[in-house]
Amino acid sequence: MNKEKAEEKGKFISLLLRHNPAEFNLSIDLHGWAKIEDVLRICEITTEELNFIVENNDKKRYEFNADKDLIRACQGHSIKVDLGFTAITPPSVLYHGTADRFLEEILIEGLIPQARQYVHLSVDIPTALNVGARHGKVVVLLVDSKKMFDDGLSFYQSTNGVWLTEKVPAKYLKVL
Ligand code: HQG
Repeated sequence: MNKEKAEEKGKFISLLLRHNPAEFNLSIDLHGWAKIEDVLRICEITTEELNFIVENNDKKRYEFNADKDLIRACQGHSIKVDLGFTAITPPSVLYHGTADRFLEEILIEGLIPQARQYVHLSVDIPTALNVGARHGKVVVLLVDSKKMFDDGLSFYQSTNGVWLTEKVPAKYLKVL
């Protein structure tokens, strides 16, 4: 499988596992797992091709269970799933990249998850710049995660390293 096809199929798998399994009659359990055989059938790919997509995915978006008969996305869902995250202590600061047109609203109501289950936060500025640039002219916000944590707000980290939280009230944000 070439890189282009792997990317194209990878995007489709993201849609399937995170956003719209119902449209393709894919069953997903409460923890986000789908049967590999179902995903292979719907995506019209082989086991080897799926392994290639999972291993070479730029953000390591997907994971297999230990028995390797199930697959799920590590984060980023808009459908409601319980990925079994445990709340952990975050780094003292985190970053969020967004588009400048969202800034005014964000500085009033804070960061909210929009279509996804969580607000996604990045560990460094380059990552935040990439995330934000997907939406337009990028702006990076500094998140005072230490203060949030001290104030009792919870943080989780997905298996592929993205920091997640339910919301970030505006008082913890600073425009860089
Ligand atoms: C913005 C990608 C107005 C928020 C990335 C963002 C990430 C507000 C957009 C992952 C707002 C939602 C997630 C408010 C937040 N008013 N706009 N109050 N609060 N927003 O795509 O963080 O490639 O759902 O700033 O790498 O951009 O999918 O979130 O701009 O990890 O694996 O609303 O998606 O990963 O956009 O990206 P998104 P995101 P994948």
